[in-house]
Amino acid sequence: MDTSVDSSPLKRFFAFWMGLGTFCAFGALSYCAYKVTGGEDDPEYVAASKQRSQYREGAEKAQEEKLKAAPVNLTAAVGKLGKQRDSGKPVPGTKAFEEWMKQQAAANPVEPPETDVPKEPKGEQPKEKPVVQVAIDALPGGVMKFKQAELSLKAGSNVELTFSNPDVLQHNFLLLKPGTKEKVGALADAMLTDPEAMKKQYVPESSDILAKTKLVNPFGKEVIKFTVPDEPGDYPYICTFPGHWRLMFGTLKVTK
Ligand SMILES: [Cu+2]
Repeated sequence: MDTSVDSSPLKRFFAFWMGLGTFCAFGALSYCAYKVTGGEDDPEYVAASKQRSQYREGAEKAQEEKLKAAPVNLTAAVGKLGKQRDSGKPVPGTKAFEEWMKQQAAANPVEPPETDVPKEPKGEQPKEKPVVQVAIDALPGGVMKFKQAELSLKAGSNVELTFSNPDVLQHNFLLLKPGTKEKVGALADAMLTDPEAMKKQYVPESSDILAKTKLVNPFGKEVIKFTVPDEPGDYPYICTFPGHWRLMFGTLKVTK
């Protein structure tokens, strides 16, 4: 490519006028654009600008009026803050706080929560009687008999009775009031027709029954607690499975 300067006068003259023409054309285009868009004299722009400044001035004036109408009472505001700060509560972690906590605790005593632990009764307590362990067994082999035909216990003693059943039949143990064996036995027999007899463990409803076990299954046992009556005498005990009582009975001799 030949980069040397063209020195032809005609060509140089032509290039000069081309350049000048381009410059003038740009200038004319810029002027036209300025005129078409309205430039600084755009009435819409001017109106919007005026509106904005008016609004700002109005808002400022309103704020000023408001402040004039209700001046802030600085003294009262500071006083309020001071009250909040000085509520009388000492700062936690200080000795004063500990003292204050003690005072609060003394002023508002908290009831201890109720527990299941029974409260110790006040006053003198009669000494608990020792519990007498008593064993009573059914005889095995389906003979429907108690192994112990007779027992002897002191009146008023506390008893823990273990009734064991090594038999193939179900049995129970009922302690009765003196002279009520036949009466309760008849009630037991009557339970044969009671559809709920099983549910009742073959124990008839009677006030003559002083102590009782459930119907104990073969090879089972049950422990019951009761107090021996205060009245000395012969207290019968029977099994109330229907029919058993005629053979399966014994006598508790209550002594003084
Ligand atoms: Cu029985």
